[in-house]
Amino acid sequence: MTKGFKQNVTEILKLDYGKDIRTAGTVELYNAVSKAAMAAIGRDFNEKAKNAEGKKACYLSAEFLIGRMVYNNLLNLGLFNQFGELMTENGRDIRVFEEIEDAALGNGGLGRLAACFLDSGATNGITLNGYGIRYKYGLFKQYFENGFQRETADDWMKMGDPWSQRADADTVVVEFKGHAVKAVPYDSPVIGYGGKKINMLRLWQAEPMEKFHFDLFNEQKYDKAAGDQVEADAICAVLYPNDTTDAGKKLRLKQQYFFSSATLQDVIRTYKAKYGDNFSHFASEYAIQLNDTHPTVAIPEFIRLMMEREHMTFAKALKLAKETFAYTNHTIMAEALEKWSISLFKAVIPHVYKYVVMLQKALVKELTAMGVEGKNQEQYFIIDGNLIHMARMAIFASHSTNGVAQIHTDILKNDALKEWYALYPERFNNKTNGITQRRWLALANMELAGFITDKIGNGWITNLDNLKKLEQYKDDEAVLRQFNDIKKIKKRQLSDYIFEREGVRINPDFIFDIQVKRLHEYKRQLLNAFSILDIYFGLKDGRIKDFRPTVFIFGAKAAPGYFRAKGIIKYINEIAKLIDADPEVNDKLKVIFVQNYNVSYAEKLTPAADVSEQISTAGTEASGTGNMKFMLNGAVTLGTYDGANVEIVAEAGEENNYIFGARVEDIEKIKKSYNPKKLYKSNPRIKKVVDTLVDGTFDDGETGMFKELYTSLLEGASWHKPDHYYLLEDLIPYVDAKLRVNADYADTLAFRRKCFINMANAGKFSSDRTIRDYTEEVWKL
Ligand code: 26Q
Repeated sequence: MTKGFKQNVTEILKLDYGKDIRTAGTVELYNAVSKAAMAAIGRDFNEKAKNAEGKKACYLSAEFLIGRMVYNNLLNLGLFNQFGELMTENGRDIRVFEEIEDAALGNGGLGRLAACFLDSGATNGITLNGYGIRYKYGLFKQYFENGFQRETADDWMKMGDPWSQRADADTVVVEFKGHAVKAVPYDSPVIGYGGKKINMLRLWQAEPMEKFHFDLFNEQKYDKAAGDQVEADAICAVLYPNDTTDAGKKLRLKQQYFFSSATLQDVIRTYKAKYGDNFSHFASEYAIQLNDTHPTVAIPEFIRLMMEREHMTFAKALKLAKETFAYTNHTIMAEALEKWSISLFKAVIPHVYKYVVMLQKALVKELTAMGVEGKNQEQYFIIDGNLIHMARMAIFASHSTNGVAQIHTDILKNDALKEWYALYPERFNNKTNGITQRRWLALANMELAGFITDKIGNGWITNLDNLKKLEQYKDDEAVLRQFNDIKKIKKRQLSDYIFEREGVRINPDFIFDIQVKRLHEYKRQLLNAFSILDIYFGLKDGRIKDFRPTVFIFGAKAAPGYFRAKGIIKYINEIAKLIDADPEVNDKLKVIFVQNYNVSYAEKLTPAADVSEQISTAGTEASGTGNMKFMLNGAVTLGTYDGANVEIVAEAGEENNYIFGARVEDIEKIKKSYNPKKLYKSNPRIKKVVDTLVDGTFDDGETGMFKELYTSLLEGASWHKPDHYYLLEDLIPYVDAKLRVNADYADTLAFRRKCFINMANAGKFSSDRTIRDYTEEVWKL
């Protein structure tokens, strides 16, 4: 099937555009290459994926942060080399498609995890299909204007969407209060490495029942005539750019219900085509994984469909739901646990509300039977006052609740969800996150991939534990030198890339210290900023003498309405400006905040890092997955004991990483009496850096952003205590750790040895392992 790939591309180009490889434009070439690959896959891949033998796992997610599809698909189809030949034979660069937009249908970790899972499912021969929303606009694009974040729309389909296939025949109708829309599936193949297994990602698009009401048009009601189109378009118009919650947004609930209902109707229809009205095989045919609470409305919807359309009793429908659904929790932060007001819920999907009430009643009955009575029941209420608690619903009406790293699961069990753990201990389990080594090593770092394959063969591509075999070389100087040379190449490449995109020159001989992730107070980019300023002042006043030149690289998007996060971006950009303009230090210190950090940018940044910054307040980052990407590409972690950092260090050795700061237990202890103002007043170094927020060192353009950050640290706000993420508590130990990294870097080989050992021990963090764990312990495929 792959024999004629090159010829097919050439023929399609000729037919569709009348061009050859040499003369084709990027988009023409892109469409031709994608089309030829799609032809090799076959138009019926979605039918095969839907009707695969055995139990099928459905991954319901409001987000799939796929990134650029073309290279990954070519790699997994085994067509990458043919593609490369075709380009070089015709004098073209294989990087032509770097102009093609990312499919950024996700915010961050949760969405990227879904994408890695799909890759691992297909590669491991598991039937794992993804279901979500075909947003017209993905996560906004970011640029800086005078150091401030600005947003523009992400029109990711403007060059076409050659990797999807519309499946009109599978259209379903989704009902809302007062109107209904069609849900039309767009299916993309999810190609397992080697091309043996092909799953699908089915993204639903909302369309009006009737495109245009001619009756209204004839009555001259022109706006009403097109009104259905407008209403339908709104549902899939844009991904919500918030990665905590967007409390009480009607359209967000509409989106959630839209894709949850469409998916269930689709799955049930496929089931009935096989088994008719007998639902006794349903739970052995399907496992449905809820990616956070975003698709949890699928639970009452499932019960509704079973009762109204299949005439099942409530008790049977609930039992089936429990057998079929499983829920993944991605955060313990209280403000991020989704709740919908009853009035809003009823305003959007009144026909579903009564099934929520039934769930609440069933819960109370079960609580009573289990001996939980009176006031003690309230902490479990799905309907609590005027709010519907989606996480509680998900735990109650499913058989599995999992956290995404061991420490996170432990916190769920012992703290955040302890009352539920007491009730249903057997439902709780951990599934430590992972990343796909196909995208994050084989594609993103071909030089390192080649080096590894040269040493231990290419088995690591589908079995990342093989990396352990590299440990035999950890004291081999020649090997470490080769490894060091590759890091140098990746740093030089990144430096060129940053120059092209940002117009800023970075010396590739500097230490590359990188923090890339969404901008959040709990992730503590502001702590990183403070530490840089403290080092800056230390260099200036002679307190710090020996210092290896370092560039601190940031990449992060702030939710457009998150004032503080935007203030932190501006602050870091101001620091960058100050340092650049200071000839006393600018030969050893540099700061850059890159614009529009996304999956494709991550593919450039990750391989070039010497130091991976993972500095969230202990107990706040559920797992993190960026930390794993850096480890796999041979960086040391400078981080706190939080999320998957704990497991990374357990695998690679504390001596090969830089752990600092308060641990969960420490924070528990100091919580009550924590007094950041005392730290500020008693330590002149802390005072000096914090004061830069208000003493005129920097200009926030009269937005009041910096003053507000200052106040949040020292006075707090109506909704939180001062410095609620313990920046001042951790600042000095953090700088100490940074300086230890810096000192250790002087011995190049000793430092690379640490990096090397990290890479060699990254096997556990393959999403192949995670997916196998879900398959065996949750989905029972
Ligand atoms: C909810 C309601 C309304 C609008 C938006 C949202 C929303 C959207 C996205 C809430 C949360 C998210 C995303 C959360 C997320 O990415 N969490 C991260 O998940 C990763 C994968 O498990 C973890 O590694 C990270 O630690 C966690 O922060």
